[in-house]
Amino acid sequence: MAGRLLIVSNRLPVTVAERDGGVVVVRSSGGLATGLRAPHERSGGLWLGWPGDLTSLSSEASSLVEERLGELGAIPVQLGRSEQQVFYDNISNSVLWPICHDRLDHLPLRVTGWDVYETVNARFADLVVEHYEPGDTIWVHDYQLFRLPALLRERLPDARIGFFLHVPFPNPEIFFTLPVRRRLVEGMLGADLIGFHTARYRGHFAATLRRLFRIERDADWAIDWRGRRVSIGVFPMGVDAAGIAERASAPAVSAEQLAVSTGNPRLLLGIDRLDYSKGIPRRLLAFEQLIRSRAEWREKLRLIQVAVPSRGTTRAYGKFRREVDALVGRINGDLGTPSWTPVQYLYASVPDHTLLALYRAADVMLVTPVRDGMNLVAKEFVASRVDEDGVLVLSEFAGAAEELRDAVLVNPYDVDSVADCIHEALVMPDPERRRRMRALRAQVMEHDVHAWAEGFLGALAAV
Ligand code: GDG
Repeated sequence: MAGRLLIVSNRLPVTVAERDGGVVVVRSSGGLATGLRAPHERSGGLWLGWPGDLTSLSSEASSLVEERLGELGAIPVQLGRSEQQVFYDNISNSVLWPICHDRLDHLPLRVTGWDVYETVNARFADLVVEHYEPGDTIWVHDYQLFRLPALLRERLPDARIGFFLHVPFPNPEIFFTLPVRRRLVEGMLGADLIGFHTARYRGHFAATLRRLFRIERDADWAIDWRGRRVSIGVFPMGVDAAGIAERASAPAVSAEQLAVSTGNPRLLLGIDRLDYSKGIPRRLLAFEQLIRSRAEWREKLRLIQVAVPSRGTTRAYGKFRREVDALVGRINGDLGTPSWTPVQYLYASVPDHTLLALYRAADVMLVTPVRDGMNLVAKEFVASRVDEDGVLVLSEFAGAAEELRDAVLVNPYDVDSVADCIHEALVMPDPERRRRMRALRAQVMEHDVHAWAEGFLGALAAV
């Protein structure tokens, strides 16, 4: 890649926080930020996105934040509160997210706000155009910005533009329920390269193109679109596997791991954003079924479920939280004893070292989403297991299942069978457990996030 890399995502990979009366801007350590840091810094590039709600900051604090963002190569998109609410809560979280996760039952009865979705995408386009220099490569991320590639193409006909979708692309039967289905796909087709996590999502997209425009892709998975070629690729995202393995081996993490596991019953672990796509209620029911059906696990097994607060301003998430709270309370109330709390439920984000200690302490990691684009937690668990031990129970509806064939694959809708599979995972003979974990580790270490970023950018440079 010759020029700079301009990355565009809904959120900037930073958190602005007030501390000791002042403000600080902290770089976030999320998967995308880690994976793109090297190509971003190497190219002296920019990252454009929303920095979070800064409307309550004084003008002095705001200029400090801008200065600090500038040092990090981050360009903030300014969005008003109501604009943000319609664009982010009402359309992105309440319509596009459920559609991409096959949840038509979560759609509001009436949807308004597509005009604001368009306006906000256009605002992103203005900012990109303002900073673009010939030779730059633009990489747009995710469903909040479906319209952006086409809006950029109108104004920068010769720019090299890539688009990557982090969530599933649904089956056309589901996608077609969107009144703006055509405009969204036209938006994506402004890119030169469109990337998905799995071959299945790419297949859904190709079927959608066929039905909307009667276009067939060629043998190289490219189409001719308004005088340009658009390539459609599969790029399964990975994690910073070597970095995670190194941090998971730190003495402080080992000490914390011991504190979690010593003297306690065996440990099942779930770590998710509190989102209805992650399969938490059925996972809890499977755990309950296991305890009820196999008395040997009473007081001998516990589940730590970390549910990270997410999208608190979107209505469906408040309701979902109350459902999960009630289910955890019911299960603990029914099964618990004075010396045993079956489910330890944390509604919180835990620090990185605690996350790693939990991964290392778990006997069995439960990743059982009902639908998930990829799921990086599954891969982080594997990367952290430098002891080559532990079992991953993984939903076949997570994108990660297409690669992690040595996990115990389950259908999360089949609660009884998930319960049986957890039991099998707990009693799995030592050699098989280690054989599976070694195979998983080889996969995760080789196909890491750096290979993912290079793979996508290499393909974009070649089109
Ligand atoms: C979307 C797609 C796709 C979670 N809890 C804590 C914490 N985390 C970190 C994990 C992991 C990340 O958050 C979650 O990533 P996932 O991939 O599991 O899920 P989504 O947030 O839904 O991400 C997904 C992804 O985009 C990438 O394309 O895989 O399918 O839905 O990195 O470690 N980190 C810390 N404390 C926590 O409590 N420190």
